[in-house]
Amino acid sequence: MAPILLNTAGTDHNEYINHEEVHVKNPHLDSMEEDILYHFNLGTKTHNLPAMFGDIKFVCVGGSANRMKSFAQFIHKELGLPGDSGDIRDICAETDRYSMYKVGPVLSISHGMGVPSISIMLHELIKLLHHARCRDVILFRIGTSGGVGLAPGTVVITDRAVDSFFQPQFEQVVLGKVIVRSTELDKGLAQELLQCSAEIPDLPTVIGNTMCTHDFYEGQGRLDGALCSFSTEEKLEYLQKAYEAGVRNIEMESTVFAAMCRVCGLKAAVICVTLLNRFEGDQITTPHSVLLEYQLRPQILVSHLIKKRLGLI
Ligand code: R2B
Ligand code: URA
Repeated sequence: MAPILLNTAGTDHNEYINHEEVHVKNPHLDSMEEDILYHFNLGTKTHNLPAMFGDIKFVCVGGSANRMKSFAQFIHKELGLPGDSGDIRDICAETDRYSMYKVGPVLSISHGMGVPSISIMLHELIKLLHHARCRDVILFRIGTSGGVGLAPGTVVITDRAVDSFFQPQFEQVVLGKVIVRSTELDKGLAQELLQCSAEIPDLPTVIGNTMCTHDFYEGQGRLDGALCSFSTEEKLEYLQKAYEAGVRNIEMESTVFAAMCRVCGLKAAVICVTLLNRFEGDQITTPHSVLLEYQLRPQILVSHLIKKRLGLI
């Protein structure tokens, strides 16, 4: 069956990007008396969402709950906010699906691993921002990835989020039909991040395409999973083709993140550090302490941009 094309590249993307408000694209929501954001344990009747979240301007999402907690503590210090950063509480503490921390105008949320996990989180996050009547919100995904032809520790700002066929699109099956959405991200925001990286010492950064897969092992051409259906030569040939298509890193959430933000008028960027060079291996052998330092790099970059935008530097 031919896929249904929705908002694909070629349409005027300004129609979708740079709106002030957060647009939910669902006519059914208007007729609902109450909206329960189940995985956050929040709701429109049980919580005053505009009072709790109305001042949010920056949302940072990342896979791990611990990492997003340390990001919240880090940004609290960076913004020089009053109080003890150790006291920041998890707004979603009563669920164990996602963690959420609010630090002034910054919201830090974990999304778990893979497209289904981040997609559920994004549905509820975008509705939350809408119910809270937030304006001019920017979303950042800060994460980890496998590098393609880059030294480990390099930060990749995503130019285009592409699928496993190197296409800048996200496909989803809806009511038994394949729906295709564009994954175009905000080019100005990517350039702004690159400029910020140049202002920070020892933060090797590039702009490149990011390939999003639905698996960490075979799906990313790894030879070290429980199953493997291809040879070393076939793996290297695929990675070489990815490199030639402009792919510089591989992760597991960028396409749906880009697609959903675009449809809902949210400016968004993906910033992932590379943990290894996939031309050199599959296993992550770098010492834990070095990995921890690498994982700080996207946080440092996004924090710099936030501080600049808030006029703090
Ligand atoms: C990067 O790292 C995770 C897999 O280890 C996955 O969530 C991703 O995108
Ligand atoms: N995350 C991924 O998805 N792939 C890697 O190789 C490393 C981190």
